[in-house]
Amino acid sequence: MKVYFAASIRGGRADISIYKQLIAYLSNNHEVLTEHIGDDSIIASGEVERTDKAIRDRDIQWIEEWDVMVAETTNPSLGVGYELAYAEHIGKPVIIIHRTNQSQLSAMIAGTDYFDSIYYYEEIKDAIGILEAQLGKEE
Ligand code: 6IA
Repeated sequence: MKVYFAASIRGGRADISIYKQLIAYLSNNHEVLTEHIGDDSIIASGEVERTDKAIRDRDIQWIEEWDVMVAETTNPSLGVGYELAYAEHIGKPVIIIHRTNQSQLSAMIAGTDYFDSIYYYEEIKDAIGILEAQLGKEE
């Protein structure tokens, strides 16, 4: 399955170690389109070789092509919010995972009927269990 993993970049990189563990799990079982989100070299100060338009257009093209979006929403991110709204707009399946003990999910996401697969977790192992149950183990 082609999984588009969405998580904060310019919204803040405090959770990068969590993204890395989630991406590592997903990559073992699926094709992950946005592994760069767990890349230490993408820092909040900027990616020099790509324009913002190129980043946006490439990501939208990937969203059009992928099977399912997994969004980690604990660290609020305008980009992730935009991607979620885009997924809703084109009717792509979305799984949202959010750490309960860190922040409250935006009412604009939690209150959207389309997002009916929102899962709250505390430990990374719980998040992985959720993904395993939702996506299955094999490609
Ligand atoms: O607003 P944010 O930057 O937190 O938005 C993060 C979301 O937008 C992620 O789920 C990505 O899919 C997408 N996104 C934002 N920036 C990039 C990017 N490089 N490369 C790929 N996807 C991106 C930009 C790096 C930046 C620090 C210049």
